[in-house]
Amino acid sequence: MPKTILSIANSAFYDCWSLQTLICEAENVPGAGSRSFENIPATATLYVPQGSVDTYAATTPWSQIGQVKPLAAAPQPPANLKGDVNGDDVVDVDDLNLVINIMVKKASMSQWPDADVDGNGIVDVDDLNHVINVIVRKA
Ligand SMILES: [Ca+2]
Ligand SMILES: [Ca+2]
Repeated sequence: MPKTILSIANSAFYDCWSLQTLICEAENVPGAGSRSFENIPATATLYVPQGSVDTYAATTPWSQIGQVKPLAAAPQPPANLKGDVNGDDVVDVDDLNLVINIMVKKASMSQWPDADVDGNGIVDVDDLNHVINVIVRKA
């Protein structure tokens, strides 16, 4: 949830059994319906700006969330997404095309170092397969 969020829908997270991590960057606690966090796992953790931890923990219904921790403790997404050759944070057919272009020498590996997905120094069919697998798994 972004900094600018003012409120969330009444049952936004109602019955989200597998919800584990909630990140809210808003310093002022957004309005939320009383049932917003009903039936989420007790292990769910809400990450909010450092100075707002106590406020969230004391404000219903946010206080229903098992744990409230500062943003700094939030799990970071992997800095380098494997197979994201062009660095746009998604692995898709554009990345696949880049790997192919490097394999057929239409593009250079020095320009796209992440095309060497398995890091063995060459861009070949193994790297191609890896990118395909990431895309297929996502689909
Ligand atoms: Ca990409
Ligand atoms: Ca490789």
